[in-house]
Amino acid sequence: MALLSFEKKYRVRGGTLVGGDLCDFWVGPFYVGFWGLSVAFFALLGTILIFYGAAIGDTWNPWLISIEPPELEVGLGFAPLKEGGLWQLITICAHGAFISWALREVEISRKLGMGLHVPVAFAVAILAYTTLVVIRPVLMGAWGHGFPYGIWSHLDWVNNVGYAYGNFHYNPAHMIAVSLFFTTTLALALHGSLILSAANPEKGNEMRSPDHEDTFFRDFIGYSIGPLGIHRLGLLLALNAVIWSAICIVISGTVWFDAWSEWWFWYVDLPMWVDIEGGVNG
Ligand code: 07D
Ligand code: 07D
Ligand code: U10
Repeated sequence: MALLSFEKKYRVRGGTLVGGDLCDFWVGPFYVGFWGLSVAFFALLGTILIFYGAAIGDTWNPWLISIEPPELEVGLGFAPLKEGGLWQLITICAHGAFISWALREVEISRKLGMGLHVPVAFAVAILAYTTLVVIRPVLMGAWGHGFPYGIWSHLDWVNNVGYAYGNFHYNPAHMIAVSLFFTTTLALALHGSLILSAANPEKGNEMRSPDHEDTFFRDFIGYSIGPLGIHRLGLLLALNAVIWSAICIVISGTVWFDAWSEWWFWYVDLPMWVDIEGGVNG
């Protein structure tokens, strides 16, 4: 990819967290930095380990390749390479690569004098992954509670864990997370369509201003959140969707063990119904 004409102006020294000027360079379009080398190391090693796992497994079908976590009996110990140890090493490599990727974002943000919103947002995605493969397994006492690394097999894991708690749709934090995901796409569709309608008029027509965008929503629903506000809202919705996802899974098997439908009996069990005739408790 050729260097864009304006890019040179922004290829400035500094902003690095580690390594000073040593790794402060670009390869083609990519800024490298210490964390770029660290990404390359962990991503390459992790990928090699997945290929090794596939080679000693029974299929090369990319949909079916799966690196399984250790058996539950292993608890929180180290497992032999072929019995979950690979999964453990790959989990370490994945964390190494994801965290390095976030820190490379930090270095680029610092170079450009920008806020750290992008790395913070990615850190929330990493947190969800860590919740699934480290935090929840540690709380439950076995690495075997992590999900397997395979395209089909990780879907089976979601299915099985979902049904292990009856119907996962009854998990109240899952409901909040799902609603937040839906709201995020609604917000993006509203924002994308509004911007295109104002900024990309038919040939010959004049572009409309942010004032027009504001006015559209004031006319339409009586309120406009504004051009900066919609981006804040989008980020807030998206991060909360993932945070509530992490909450919905980390409470399953640690503080709640039954079917999730049972949880709703707190309502029936409220003291105010106790003496009601014909009621569940009456
Ligand atoms: C579009 C950005 C690009 C990223 C892509 C993913 C790999 C994996 C590795 C064979 C939006 C690249 C994929 C590097 C190849 C090996 C070993 C992001 C975009 C294109 N899932 N999931 C997918 C991951 C979990 C679930 C697809 C990763 C949880 C369901 C892809 C993780 C649960 C469905 C994938 C992860 C879960 C999927 C498309 C990590 C709950 C689908 C992803 C690291 C969160 C869908 C066959 C996508 C599908 C799908 C990757 C975790 C549920 C293979 C890397 C355990 C229900 N997941 N997933 O577009 O078609 O993301 O599956 O946590 O239906 Mg998954
Ligand atoms: C974990 C991904 C992190 C990714 C990272 C980056 C690379 C590099 C390289 C492309 C969190 C990886 C990068 C590898 C790639 C290149 C070059 C994101 C992660 C760090 N559910 N459910 C959720 C819905 C049901 C169940 C979350 C809907 C059933 C379980 C979300 C429905 C049962 C779990 C969600 C539905 C069930 C979930 C997922 C509908 C199954 C989880 C989003 C309409 C029978 C998971 C933290 C997420 C969770 C989760 C949505 C149905 C079970 C809210 C819409 C009833 C067991 N479900 N679900 O978390 O909370 O993303 O994970 O039916 O564990 Mg559910
Ligand atoms: C937004 C926006 C806005 C814009 C925007 C955007 C949000 C207001 C102004 C941005 C949005 C888009 C462009 C839209 C599309 C984006 C998506 C749908 C999101 C999903 C994105 C993808 C699926 C693309 C993913 C591609 C990636 C991550 C690039 C892959 C690159 C690499 C692997 C290189 C990474 C660089 C590193 C590691 C630094 C070091 C680099 C080197 C050392 C280079 C040499 C490499 C090696 C020697 C080996 C490296 C090996 C690795 C990494 C392992 C790989 C393993 C293999 C097996 C190959 O709001 O406006 O507009 O545009």
